[in-house]
This record gives sequence, structure tokens and C-alpha cells, in this order.
Amino acid sequence: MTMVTNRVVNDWVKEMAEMTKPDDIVWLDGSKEQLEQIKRIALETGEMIELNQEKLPGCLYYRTNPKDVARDEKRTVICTTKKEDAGPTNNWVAPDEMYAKLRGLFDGSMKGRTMYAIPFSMGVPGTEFAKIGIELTDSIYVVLSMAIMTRVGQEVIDELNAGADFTRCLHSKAQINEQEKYIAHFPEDNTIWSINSAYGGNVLLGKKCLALRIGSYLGRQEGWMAEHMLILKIENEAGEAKYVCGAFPSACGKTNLAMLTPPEYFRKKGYKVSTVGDDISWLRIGSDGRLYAVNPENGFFGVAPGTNEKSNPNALRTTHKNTIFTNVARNLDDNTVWWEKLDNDPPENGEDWQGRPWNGKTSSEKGAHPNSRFTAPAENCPTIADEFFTGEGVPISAIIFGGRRAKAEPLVYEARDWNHGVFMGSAMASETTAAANGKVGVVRHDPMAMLPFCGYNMADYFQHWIDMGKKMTNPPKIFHVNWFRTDENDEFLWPGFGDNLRVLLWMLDRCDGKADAAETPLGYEPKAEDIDVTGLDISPEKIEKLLKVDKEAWKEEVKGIEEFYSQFPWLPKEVRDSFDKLKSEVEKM
Ligand code: OXD
Ligand code: MN
Repeated sequence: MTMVTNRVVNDWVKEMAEMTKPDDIVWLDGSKEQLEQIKRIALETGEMIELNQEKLPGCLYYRTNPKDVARDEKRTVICTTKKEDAGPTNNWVAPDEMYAKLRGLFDGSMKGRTMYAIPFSMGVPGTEFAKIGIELTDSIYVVLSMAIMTRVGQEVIDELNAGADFTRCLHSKAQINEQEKYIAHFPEDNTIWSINSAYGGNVLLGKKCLALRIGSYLGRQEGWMAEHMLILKIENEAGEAKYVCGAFPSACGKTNLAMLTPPEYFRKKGYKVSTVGDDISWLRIGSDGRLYAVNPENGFFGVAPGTNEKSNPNALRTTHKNTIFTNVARNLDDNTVWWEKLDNDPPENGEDWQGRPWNGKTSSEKGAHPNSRFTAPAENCPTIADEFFTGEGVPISAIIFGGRRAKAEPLVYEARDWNHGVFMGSAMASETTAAANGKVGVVRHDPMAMLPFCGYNMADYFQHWIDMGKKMTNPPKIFHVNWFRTDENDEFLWPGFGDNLRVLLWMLDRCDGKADAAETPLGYEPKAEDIDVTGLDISPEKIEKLLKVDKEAWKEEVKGIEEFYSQFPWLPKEVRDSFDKLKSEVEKM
């Protein structure tokens, strides 16, 4: 491995090591041999467990502390000099104060441990979109996970040696003391410090921390966008490809949508769906005035429970080799893994996510934590698109916003134009899930699914969306979807999963000017007959229910949006105007 010769890098690593005091420092070169050696150490210490190597080659098992199982939004802070730059939706601490506090906590936190230095790239190194970082960590779980989730090694060192700037990422699991847990971002210094956690979303610093929080901050400065969006490629029967991005809050089926299997009727006709990304998009405007997206990650950090042959066979296949499973249940008979809704055959002789003996056939307790995860290489995915590997942007035809909403939100509607679409994103709300600590199932506003991930003032973020729209001559159309609407018996009205393609195809037809639509106070909706339900047993009445805009429910929505907006001292005029229009249209209904 070539040594790191960049003085700035070496000085920074030295300074961090002087503070954290590890026994030694190991630089990652990205080679299989080195990763294998490091993995052996984790197996010897019992930090990780090797799973059945015949059934699950290269797969490992890991458990976090039971109090450290999700992203911790209360402990996540944005440290900007001015409080208003972090905005009302972020926790803010002044940088000096936070650095002082964290220096105390990091002091000697790696004593008796090895510090691993991970040079990584978000995006394919050398492409226009890519950004590089270095994560220093005392956790082998982080090392092995970063080697899956990002592009690690020599190419990045070469770029650093050529003088490239980088995000300074420091992580120590310290004592996993939840009272002293912090995930701190210093956007003005391109720096992230995370301590006292070992849960992926808090410690794989390339993901939420760099690719979204720091990324969104850099994007605003440099004229691009970092979004919490999947990227899907859809090919029609003539083989023409179109690409869509979709923003959904955590654990609302983004990975399932990203790996969608078309219903048989469409498969037979020749439709094909491939995966470019499942969680994060970086978007730039191309010279043709269109918006282009890449997935900056190299793997999937997906929610395991609920993943099965029916909901997401592609994700299941993706996890059959070289995958790390975290906080799922274990089958001790054959040393494999299990989670709720994987199949109807839970292990009798099992261990739950906390390592306690667990009989899945008789126990009323869950075997896997609801936010248990798989960390799997994207290259394993049977539907991975070729474009994923090139790291060149794909042109986006449509942006989809969505959430988990039992009532109010119709199956689908289309924004009247870009600015109206920005309003729709800003007004998004969803029921909370297990992906973050806190109560599950309460409706909360989550603009563009970025509430926990926007690295600066959300009003400025809306303005950035408006400004980006002004620079595009051919912007994507914007849609809102809800796969989760229920009837009076709380049964889902829409089958979801692969059948969501039917809704996507209406959108693409709209992009081509081929499909009709009806005006509603929310935007353009399909007529019931415009959604192709061939081969699906669903009545036209159900579709009507799915599309219904209910006046009383929307009066409540309007109130909720107004209340959410009230925390912002100002909002872009375009966003306000769209809100005022919605309010008056709902009144007129
Ligand atoms: C995730 C999340 O892990 O959004 O992707 O929490
Ligand atoms: Mn996510």
C-alpha cells in the first residue's frame, strides 16, 4: 500500500491519535487480505460471530448494546457558528462548546485499542459526483461495514496524496455510554465526530452524516443536492429506460421499491426494473438542463424484518453472501439468521437479538429487533443496474415523495409544476417507525424525508430546491404517493410492493404526455381507469377510495402544515403561495 504523504491528512490523524490515545494505527488499503485479517480479530475477541459459511458464505453476525439500536436524533447535533444556520428543526450547539465537550469524551477513548483509518469515497472515485472522507474508528464492525457501504482503499489514498480535500470523520465506541452519546456535525469544518454508539446510522459516517447532513450543506454551497432518495431504472417493452428518484422516511419501504419485481403481466410484456440506489441520491444539473442522480453508496443497510420472498426477493438474494447481520435472531441448529416475517418457520432452538435463548415457535417475544439490519454489497443485488457501477449520473424523469399514511393522502397525485412540487415535499408527513428512537406510529412532518438529515436551516433548504428549479430547463415532474392508505377496517387498500409499478407507469406516461389526469386541490390525479390494474383483483370502488380527497381530512392536514411551518421565521414565497392556494381550494371543496 502506498503511504499517505498528504501533510494535512497526517497532521490531522496525528492530532486525533494524540487525543484518543490508541495503542496503534492501521490504515485500510481496501484489500481482501487485510479485511480478512481484521475480521479474524473480531471473531477471536467475540465482537462478531461467523455464520454458517456453506449457507451464508462470508456472512457475519453482530449485536449492538440493547440501548443502542437505532439512530438517535436527540443526540444528533449540527454545530454551526450561528444558531439560525442549523435552523429550528436541528439540535444546535456552538462549535467551540461542542468541540470542548467532545475532546473531554474522546480523551483516551481508544486506549488499549487499535485506531483504524478508513480512506473512503462516496461515489465512484474520480467521477464528478464523488466526495472523499477518512473515518477514524476503534470498531472493527465499523471497518467491515464501511468496506461494504463505501468504496475504500488505494484510489482514495492516491487522491488524498494528490491534495484532495476530505471530510474528517472520527468515531469511537468509547464505553457505549448513552448519557454521553453524540453524533456531532461541524459543516463549516467538513468534520463529523461520533462517540458512544455502535449503531450503523450513528457510526457509518459516510452514510447519514456525510452523504446527507454534510452533503446537503456542501450541495447548497456548490449548487447540487444531497437527498434521502432511492433511484430506480424502469425499462418498457421497447427497452426504453427512464429513471425516477423517491424520497420516503426511514423504514417506509424504500428498499422494497428500489428492488421492485414487476407483476407477472408486465414482466411478460417485457418491462424490467433495476436498482441504482436504495437510500441516498446526489443530484446535479446536466448541460442539457436535466437533473442527474447517482447513488453515492456501495451497499445497502436495510431493515431485515418484513424482508421475504414476497416483499423483496431481490433483497433476500442480496444478503446471501458477504453480508453483516445486526440484531436479528439466530438459528443455533444451523447457525443461520431469522427475523420476523422472513418465513413461517422460526427457529425452535434460537437466540434472540439480545443473545437470549429463544424458541420462535412458542415465544410471544420478537426474535429480531424491529430495526435489525443487513449490511450487504450492492453488487450482490440481482437487479443492480449497470449505471450503478459507472457512477455517472442518470437523468431523472420523476421525483416521488411519499410517506406512511393510513388516512388523508391519496394513492398518487402530481404537482402542477416544480415549485408546487417543492411545496408538496415541504408538507410531507409520515407515521414514525423503529428506524429512530422514540414512539412508533405517530404522524410527524418530515419534509422531503430529510427532517433528520438536513445539515442546515430547513427554510434555506426549501429555498435551495426553488433555486435549483430555476436553473433547470427540463426539471423532473414531481409526484406524491401513499402505498399505506387503509379502509374503515384498517385494511390496506392498495396491494403495494411489485404492484406499485402500476402507479409508476402512470407517472412515466404523464412525463411523456401520454396519460390523462384530473385537477384536484392537491394537484393532478389519475382517473381510476388510468391505472393499469390488469391481472389485479381490485375493484374500481377501491381505486376511487384510494384517490379520494377528503375535505375534512384535508382541513386537518392544512392545520398540521400551518403548525409545522410556524416554527420557521420565514419560508420561500413560492412555498407559501402553494400553501395558501391549497388552503383556499380545500375551503372551497
Ligand atoms: C436508514 C434510515 O437507515 O433512514 O436508511 O434510518
Ligand atoms: Mn434512510
